[in-house]
Amino acid sequence: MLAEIEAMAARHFLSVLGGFTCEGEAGLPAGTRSVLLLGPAEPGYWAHVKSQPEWQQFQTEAKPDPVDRWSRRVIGGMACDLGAKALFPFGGAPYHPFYQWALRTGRVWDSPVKLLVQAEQGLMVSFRGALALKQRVEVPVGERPCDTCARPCVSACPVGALTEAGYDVPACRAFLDQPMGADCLNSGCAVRRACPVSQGYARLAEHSAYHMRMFHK
Ligand code: B12
Repeated sequence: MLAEIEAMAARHFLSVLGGFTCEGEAGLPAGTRSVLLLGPAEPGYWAHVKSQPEWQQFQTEAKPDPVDRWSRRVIGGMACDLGAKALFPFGGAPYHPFYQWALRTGRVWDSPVKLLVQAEQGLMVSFRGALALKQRVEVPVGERPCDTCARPCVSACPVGALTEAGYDVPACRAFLDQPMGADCLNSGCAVRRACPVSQGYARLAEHSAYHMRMFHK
């Protein structure tokens, strides 16, 4: 079943970033036996999203949150076809605990700076949604890359806002307001870019710039 879901996801330039199995767990739809986390699959993802009706409506009518609306339609459609339920990381508090779910997959770990790090996408990992399935679907686990890494992430933030000591959100936001912050705003968070695993993943600066602007609105 995993191969079938991966093929379905790939048609939308999404990939299964990890998954976990469970039984009768609170906070999940009744009968859920596994949860698969879905996120962008580059190359191709960002160009594909920009070709979709939600992005066109964002351009022509300034309709907000095009990537979230696209995620709802596409992952919602996948869930319907699979007899599953779609769950999303956005939509306001209380949020589904994607961070905690990610840690349970064995393919996503907490990095030295606490941001999540994924086997193939490194610190550039992000989630567009999850599928709660009635079937038990096992996703292979991986090895935490940080254990054998020189950890450039810990000193990459130009203002020390995201380090092993934690994440100083006001300091991050204040830096993004200054001319010096343009590089993070236009190319993505310097900490996330410093990760050697991220560097092997074809995420586009333009994609990061979109999310940095949403974060910094
Ligand atoms: C609220 C939120 C934030 C808040 C608060 C973070 C904080 N620690 O104060 C703010 C707005 C600051 C934020 C920022 C970012 N976030 Co955020 N955030 C969330 C969100 C929507 C909800 C988390 C939550 O409150 N859960 C409920 C509580 C009870 O559960 P929890 O597991 O304890 O939640 C904690 C973690 O999620 C953590 N956290 C959330 N974001 C971040 C970012 C950083 C840098 C760190 C260290 C921790 C952290 O803080 C939460 C509260 O303690 C999640 C999605 C989700 N549904 O989980 C994304 C999420 C965790 N964030 C994510 C991302 C990508 C970011 C950004 C990097 C966005 C970007 N620009 O690309 C930025 C960081 C800025 C930067 N330097 O680039 C990703 C994680 C990717 C990763 N590699 O770890 C998630 C999973 C969203 C997604 N769709 O993929 N975020």
